[in-house]
Amino acid sequence: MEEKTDALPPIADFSAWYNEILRRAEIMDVRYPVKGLYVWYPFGFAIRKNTYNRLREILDVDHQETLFPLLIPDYEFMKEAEHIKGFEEEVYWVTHGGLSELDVKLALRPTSETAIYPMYALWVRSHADLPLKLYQIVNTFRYETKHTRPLIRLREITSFKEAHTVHCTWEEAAAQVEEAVRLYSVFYHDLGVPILISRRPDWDKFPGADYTIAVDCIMPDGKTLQIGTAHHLGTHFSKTYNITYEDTAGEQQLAYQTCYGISERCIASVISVHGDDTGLVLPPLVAPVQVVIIPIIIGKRRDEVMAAAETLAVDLKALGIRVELDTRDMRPGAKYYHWELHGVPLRLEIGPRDIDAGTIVAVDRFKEKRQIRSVNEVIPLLDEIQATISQHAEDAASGKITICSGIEEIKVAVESGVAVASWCGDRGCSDLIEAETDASLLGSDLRGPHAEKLGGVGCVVCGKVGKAALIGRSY
Ligand code: 5CA
Ligand code: ZN
Repeated sequence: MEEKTDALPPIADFSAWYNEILRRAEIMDVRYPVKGLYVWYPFGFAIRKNTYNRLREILDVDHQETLFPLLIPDYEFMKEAEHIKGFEEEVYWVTHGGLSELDVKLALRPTSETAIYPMYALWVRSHADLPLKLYQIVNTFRYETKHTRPLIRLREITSFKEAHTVHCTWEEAAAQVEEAVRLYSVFYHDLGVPILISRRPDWDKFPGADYTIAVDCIMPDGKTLQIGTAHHLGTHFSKTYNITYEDTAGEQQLAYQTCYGISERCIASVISVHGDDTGLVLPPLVAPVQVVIIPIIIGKRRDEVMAAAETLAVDLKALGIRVELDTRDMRPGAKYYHWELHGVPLRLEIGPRDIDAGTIVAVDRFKEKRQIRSVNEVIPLLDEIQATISQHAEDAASGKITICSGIEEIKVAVESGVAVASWCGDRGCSDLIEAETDASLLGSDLRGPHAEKLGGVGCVVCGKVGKAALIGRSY
């Protein structure tokens, strides 16, 4: 489907690259006639399937999957004041059934607290029912007014994984928020996407939360993308939805809750963080095609080469590898281009000379060429490629993080990446940083090596005791 005549824009021109790669690598079709709604091509959907299989695997260890309705009655939606305020401008309402106006307006879920928690009130009876840890992967609707973008800012989020947990105490819920952050760290580690973990400022937390921990990645243009959040909900919702349990002394107690979510932004991050001027670079874990076999047909040994290529494909499939044998009647060079664009981690070439020598030519997505002698070398090779992809991403991310000790340094840093600087926690200082740098104070209590390197210096504005804050421009 891709056109070979005009080149892919360089990834340095990130916006243009992103739009083109979605089309050329057949991930999303943006031609659907409703703003903010996009269509998954089968190849994109296969990336989604592999990615979400991994996410499910991680959650299924101690969560249960569930499925709640899309429609929420207005009287349930309108119960928790902060939550209503946070979402009122983003909710789509169903007001009619056929020609008759509905007695009870129905909200299309923008997220499912108000669908799930009335049922939790019925399900949670005693301390023995807790902790309760459920999740669902569903579509949600948000009438976003900021610039919509495929996989990044959608009006129909098609792949919203939301987990909702219930606990006996505030501390247990806080520990679950940490556990959610750990699970997300494992998930993004597996995708090779480096993440920054920080606490959203109070004025930026989820509507109805005690606090929000966010996971961000840095895109090739230096802007950040929030690719996951975990919220401590305290008793905000259990009070309004009457989620109580009987404790060991027979007393009714309010339950403590958390929720944490990830959307198809996780796929946007994989595409963007790993991609290069040639196209997609997919970690083997999520690549729809992990190995492509290209038969090199010269002269009269065609049948022999085809047979060897087919045997190779069968052997690789038997090892559980997702393999594609490309027998199309095209120049090998055109095939290479096609599969590189689609991010295939490893290409195997087999021709008459290889058959004679008992070898196979293996070329990874970084065009590194080797000779292998057995299919058993392929899985270790894929593992190596997975590690190389992660390392490249790690290096690129590190290069975009600057530790700053003053406003002027922050100004420079956010032009091409993010700044880490000390902040005292006051709104006034944050407002000043944002006004001076034209960037956002994304989070405080930044974790990881960059925060440690900053040490115990004072707030960049007022000099008072401060902690590591993450400052940048975000999608
Ligand atoms: N109920 C909670 C957690 S399940 C919740 O809705 N949190 S959220 O609003 O922060 O959304 C969770 C994640 O979904 C965000 O961190 C972000 O990565 C992603 N997300 C939010 N809005 C959109 C959108 N319009 N398009 C794509 N992804 C989105
Ligand atoms: Zn300050």
